[in-house]
Amino acid sequence: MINLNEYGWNQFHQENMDTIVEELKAENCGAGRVTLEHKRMYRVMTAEGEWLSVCSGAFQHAAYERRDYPAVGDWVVVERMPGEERGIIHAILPRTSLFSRKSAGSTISEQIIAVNVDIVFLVMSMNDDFNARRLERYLVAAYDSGATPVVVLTKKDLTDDPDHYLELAKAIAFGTDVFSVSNTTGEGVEQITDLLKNGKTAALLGSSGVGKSSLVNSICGEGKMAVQGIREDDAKGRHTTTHRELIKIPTGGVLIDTPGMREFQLWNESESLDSGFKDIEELAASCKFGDCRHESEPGCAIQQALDSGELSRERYGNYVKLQKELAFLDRKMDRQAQAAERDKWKKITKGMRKHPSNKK
Ligand SMILES: Nc1nc2c(ncn2[C@@H]2O[C@H](COP(=O)(O)OP(=O)(O)OP(=O)(O)O)[C@@H](O)[C@H]2O)c(=O)[nH]1
Ligand SMILES: [Mg+2]
Ligand SMILES: [Zn+2]
Repeated sequence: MINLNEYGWNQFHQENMDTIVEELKAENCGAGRVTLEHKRMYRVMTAEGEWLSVCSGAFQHAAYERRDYPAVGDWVVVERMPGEERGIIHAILPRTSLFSRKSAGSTISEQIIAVNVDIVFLVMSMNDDFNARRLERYLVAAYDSGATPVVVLTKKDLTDDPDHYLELAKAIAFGTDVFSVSNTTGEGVEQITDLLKNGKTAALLGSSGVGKSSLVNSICGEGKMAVQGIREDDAKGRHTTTHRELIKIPTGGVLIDTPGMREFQLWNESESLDSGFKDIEELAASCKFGDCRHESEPGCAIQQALDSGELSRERYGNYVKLQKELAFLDRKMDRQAQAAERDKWKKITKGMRKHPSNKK
């Protein structure tokens, strides 16, 4: 028997399972977690082993959009086909978190990045891949996904100045934890492993080539995931990992490795993050006054939505908090930029004073 607690099973999922089994009268069913997805076929880890599974006809009939189908990390109600290592999925248990992206106006092209994740590791390497703006975008998305973001900076062994990257990341990430690791020397890996104890699930997100699969290997032992061959000439990746995959780690907890995201793929203007605050921005756009502060102005769509309960006060509170933090960050970056500019000018003017031709 496999202990599903090690795969993240808990009281919350158990209660949902009990309810759904009762509703569906799904008597010969057990719970399982999707570890791999391949063209509408799923590997599902159950207490009795890993079964290759498909969705039942009734399930497919009721499914309408991408998120109605299972994704890696989902807990599903699965029935074993008699005498086989195969299963039929009858339902998805309610998700605790969802991180997805989707093309504007389309429900079909939604891509689910991670579900039922406690922690999102936002992975960047300490070289040319490091991009403050991208980190900020990742963070905004992660904050609203229901999972806790943690920044992981890789390839510490390749930089002379890890503090430079650490400070930058910390400035952008406000209160979020920032860790640095080297998959080559193993430095810092233990701190990451510690976060996963007690059956936590974490997903690794970041550009191709930053070392996500290497980190899985550092944690689980070499050879678990294929990683890129060494190439010294460019920092850009080539998409070694092609599938999302859920991996149980020996010391407890679960990791979801994902294919690297192409730069700005998530964030270019034709796309918006489904899990962002788009609803609030849309509401704000229909306020009577363009510069509405959503406090006591007449015709304020936000206040109306809050009063009617269409928009929860808590969610709006989170939005306001994030806006404040971003504004703070802008000012801070501005100050840093100004300080750098001042330094530059100081040096230049100093140099000018030193220059013999400027001596009176
Ligand atoms: N020096 C050094 N190299 C690293 C480190 N981590 C990863 N690498 C190398 O970086 C390359 C890419 O690593 P992968 O683990 O395949 O990257 P990935 O993020 O999984 O990439 P995709 O699967 O394409 O998204 C490999 O050649 C690794 O050996 C590190 O901490 N230090
Ligand atoms: Mg990989
Ligand atoms: Zn308003």
